[in-house]
Amino acid sequence: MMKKALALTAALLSSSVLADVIVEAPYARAVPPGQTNSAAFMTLNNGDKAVSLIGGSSSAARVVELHTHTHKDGVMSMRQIDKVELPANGEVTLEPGGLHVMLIGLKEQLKTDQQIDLTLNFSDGSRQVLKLPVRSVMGGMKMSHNKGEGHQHKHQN
Ligand SMILES: [Cu+2]
Repeated sequence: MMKKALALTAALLSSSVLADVIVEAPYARAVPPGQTNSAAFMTLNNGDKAVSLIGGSSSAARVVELHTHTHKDGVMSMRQIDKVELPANGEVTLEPGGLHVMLIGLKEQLKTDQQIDLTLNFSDGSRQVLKLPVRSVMGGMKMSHNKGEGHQHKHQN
């Protein structure tokens, strides 16, 4: 267990690892100006004790919620969930169109190549503080990306 924790030290700002959860490839979705919500995605690799992800916080957003997507009558919608259960030795992936960490009330626009912090809270009382790169994610939002538009100087807020 210590070995895993030490291997991740470089990727974490700080951690007090009770749950033996390895967070792989976390990232947040870049958003266009004016968009107030975003989402974070990652793969959670659990150790030999079942635990749940029960929430989180970030200095980049007012509220952090756990969400999933549901299909109902051909309509895809998001809804909040209490927790993401991580079975012992299980792997759960949070990805676009599925489970995600919702970042609500962004304090500033999330731009590609920026980094944000995200603290994950687990059911055993442990936390992990992550630093997430912001990436553009296709789907759900504007798909067009016109290189011909040139560089315009816009207000950031
Ligand atoms: Cu959501």
